[in-house]
Amino acid sequence: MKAGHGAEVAASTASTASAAAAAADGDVGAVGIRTVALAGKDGCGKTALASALLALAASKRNAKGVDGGAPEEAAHGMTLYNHVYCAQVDDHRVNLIDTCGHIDRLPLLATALAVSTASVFVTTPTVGVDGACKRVWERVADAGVPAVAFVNCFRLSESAVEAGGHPAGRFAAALHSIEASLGQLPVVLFAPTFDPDTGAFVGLIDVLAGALCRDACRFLSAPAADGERADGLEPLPPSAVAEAAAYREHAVEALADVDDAVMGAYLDGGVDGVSAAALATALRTAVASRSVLPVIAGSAAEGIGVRALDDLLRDCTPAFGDGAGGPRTRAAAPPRRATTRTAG
Ligand SMILES: Nc1nc2c(ncn2[C@@H]2O[C@H](COP(=O)(O)OP(=O)(O)OP(=O)(O)O)[C@@H](O)[C@H]2O)c(=O)[nH]1
Ligand SMILES: [Mg+2]
Repeated sequence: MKAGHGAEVAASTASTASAAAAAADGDVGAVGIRTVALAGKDGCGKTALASALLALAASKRNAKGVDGGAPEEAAHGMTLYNHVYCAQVDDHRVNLIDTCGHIDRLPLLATALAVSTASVFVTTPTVGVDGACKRVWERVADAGVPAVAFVNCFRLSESAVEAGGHPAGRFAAALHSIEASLGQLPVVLFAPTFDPDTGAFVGLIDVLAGALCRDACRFLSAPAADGERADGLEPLPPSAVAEAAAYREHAVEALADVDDAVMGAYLDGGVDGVSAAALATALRTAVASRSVLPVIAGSAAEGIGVRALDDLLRDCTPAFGDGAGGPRTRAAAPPRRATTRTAG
């Protein structure tokens, strides 16, 4: 694949060793290569998410997404082997490793993580973080890989108040579950917001931008000029203002704990005194040091939150050459001062 012009994507399955080779073959600048393992218990939506990320990269060319897998995978209805795909846009390449979620296949996850620069931990609000999720997370933590979380909310666009409770409550429960069961500090970057009366999904709150994202979810890149909204972003509906403010305050406090510039700006001017650029820099540092676990809500099958995740991976996780992808040791858990705060 030739790098540098337009959006190119190639999808292939290969051994995990091929992922490392693909990451090191040198046909894109080293700064632009990332290898990302999609990790999570079986059925959480990793393969669907890989497909969505590939579709996003390929959107200008309408290239295909994930392949059908091996016959035995189709027979079992699950991923049995690590599959490697390459999503390349301009000089930025993301090698995606769609791993196996079944607990018996955890050694394959470890193999994938060994060559990864980052991991996406996929979980669902319906299951929460159960024992199987914890075992998957332990592999991610043991590998010492920077991680982000994608809370895959099935049928998000169809959400409505039902016997199982308000959908906003299920997302909040998922956050508490991440903190309580994994000991990670979740920092929500994109949260679903719902109509307070009907429970219908309205869109994603872009927490750092303080805006509503209905369809295309942008993140960090190409910030809007003063007084303008970036494409795809709208003013928050009144029903989402308070929860957006609560998420933002929590994010700023968490990032202030790991970044002196954010702390200084926060002490001087409060939550609104911290610039988007300072938050973006702090977020990169926090992800690389695994001080926080950024959380994006979405739906893999519906493509919701996928652009935000793609931007987060490309903008905020280290690439090969940034000290990522080499031998790692498990770091001691960093000190934590902030606690999870959810709104709604
Ligand atoms: N409605 C809905 N269904 C989804 C979503 N994401 C995944 N699914 C479905 O959930 C099922 C499991 O998804 P997969 O992507 O195969 O899950 P996985 O994590 O790869 O599972 P393993 O390969 O067994 O580890 C499939 O039937 C998907 O179509 C979603 O966002 N919404
Ligand atoms: Mg799968």
